[in-house]
Amino acid sequence: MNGGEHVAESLKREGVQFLFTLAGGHIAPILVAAKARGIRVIDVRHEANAVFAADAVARLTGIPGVAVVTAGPGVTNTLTAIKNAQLAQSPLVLLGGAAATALQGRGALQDIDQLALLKSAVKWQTSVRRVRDIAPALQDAFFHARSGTPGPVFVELPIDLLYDPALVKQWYGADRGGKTIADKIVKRYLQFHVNRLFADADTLQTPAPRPANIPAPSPNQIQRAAEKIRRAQRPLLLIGSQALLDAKNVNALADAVNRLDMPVYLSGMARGLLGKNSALQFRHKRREALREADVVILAGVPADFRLDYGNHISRRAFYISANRDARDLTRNRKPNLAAHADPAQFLMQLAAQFENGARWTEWKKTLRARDDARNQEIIAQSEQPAQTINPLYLCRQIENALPDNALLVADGGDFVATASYIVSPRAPLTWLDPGVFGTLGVGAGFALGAKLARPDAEVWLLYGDGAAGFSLMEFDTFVRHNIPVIAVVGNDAGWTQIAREQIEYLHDDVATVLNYAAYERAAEGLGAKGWRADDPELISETLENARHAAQAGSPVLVNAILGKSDFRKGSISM
Ligand SMILES: Cc1ncc(C[n+]2csc(CCOP(=O)(O)OP(=O)(O)O)c2C)c(N)n1
Ligand SMILES: [Mg+2]
Repeated sequence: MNGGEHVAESLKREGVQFLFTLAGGHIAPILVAAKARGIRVIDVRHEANAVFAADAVARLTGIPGVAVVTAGPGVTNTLTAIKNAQLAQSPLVLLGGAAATALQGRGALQDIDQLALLKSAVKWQTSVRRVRDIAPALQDAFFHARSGTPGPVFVELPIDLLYDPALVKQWYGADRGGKTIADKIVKRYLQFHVNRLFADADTLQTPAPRPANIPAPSPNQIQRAAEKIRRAQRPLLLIGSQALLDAKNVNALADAVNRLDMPVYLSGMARGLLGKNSALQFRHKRREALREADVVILAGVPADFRLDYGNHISRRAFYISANRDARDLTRNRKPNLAAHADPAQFLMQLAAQFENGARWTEWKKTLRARDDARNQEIIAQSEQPAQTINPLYLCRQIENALPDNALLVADGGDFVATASYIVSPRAPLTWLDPGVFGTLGVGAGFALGAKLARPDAEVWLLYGDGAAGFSLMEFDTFVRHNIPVIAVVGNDAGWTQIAREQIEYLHDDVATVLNYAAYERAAEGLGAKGWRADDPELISETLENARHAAQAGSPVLVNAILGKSDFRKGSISM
């Protein structure tokens, strides 16, 4: 086996099904060997999208996603997506090519200090120096990606480790003769170097995956939390992405939350955990609820800017936090009870302390009344007559069109924020957004990974028109690899989320204006189906057409021409 084959064997062993990549000579042996072992190799048009796709696979399956990119610019192009995965605590493995071991630092093609570059963006990294170290390095990589606070890891694989030994010896000239003493010394050094590279390579076995290290709550913490909750009048549970890391156990988690019977707000990857309509789930007026709650549980939710650095939680409340990340656990606000533990395990063990039954009914009624009132406001706003499509109206039409097997990807500013208020994810793990890094451009990569990980899902990609520009080219990948996703561009001809405040505070819209571009024709040019939707009367029909086209196997883009909206201020101006 060559080094590429060792890599592929390890990936198989770890349960990897997809390899996302953009070609390069440095990594070719990995791609060929992976394909030969039945791993589906998906080649994209920008390395960032390979990482976004791997991230989506990780979030949806719990198995680290894998991207392999070539040395130098291939690696540097992944940086934003890797950082995004780190802040989203998504376990993924980035494999990067590198210059030959003996040539590093000597001006070889695409040779830079990649480890220095990635250091602050990954939780663990290594550069492999011998073929025999490939399998242990990958075993470590997968272990670290999944353990503790999950995140991206980087494994650098120099080119001379990956190709056949005979070829590598030729490159080094270690099989060539030389006349002078200097020639002989160099030759001996190179022979020594090559022998070291390949030492013991043939006898190696691929090790079994190492079980991840996941912090668990103590029985004492569970008891104390249960006591507080039993005595609570107005408890509130916030569940965030980190509670959904164990993708195989999401239904057990949903059962536990139902058993607790406490009012719940879901964020990030936790959206959809309780299905489309749950009597426990509330979507609006979270801040008011937090102000009034007497026991607050943050399960996998950091007290960061989204909770005004913890200030949204009443000072009088008993504050419980369960988090795998020791820093997030106490960040900004020290919990009254801090469980350094997997939040899903925490909730499941907590729920086991409670009988099924209806609790806190008055408190829930209060919250429900507010939630309903806000929903009515949104509906009223969405029905204001307009020449162009009102974004709220479009989101309501999307909500109506979504089947039970829908999986949503959100990439954009105001349009997707609006969608997140109106569209209900149908089931656990059917909502993907970038997470706390707020990266525009995750869309196509996420949709790609999602459709591969969940072939039976109808994958909907909700794009702002600005956001769409980052990854529209991946419609080519969708077409080549038969990935029939449905994209809807909320086209308001601008970077609206930025424009709103820029205009208010600085009175100038410079750099925030786009065209009502024909994104549907760009998608068509790449071989997908496209629709332009500018008539509110026809939008639901267009969405149905899009669904049919996707069911027939084609990727689709609906370019919905919107009026300008100012959703957050509660008014719509066209
Ligand atoms: C990579 C990246 N660049 C810039 C931003 C800053 N940003 C946040 S929202 C936004 C506007 C998004 O525009 P669009 O996708 O069209 O959505 P809209 O707000 O118009 O609905 C921008 C530029 C960002 N979050 N990420
Ligand atoms: Mg826009």
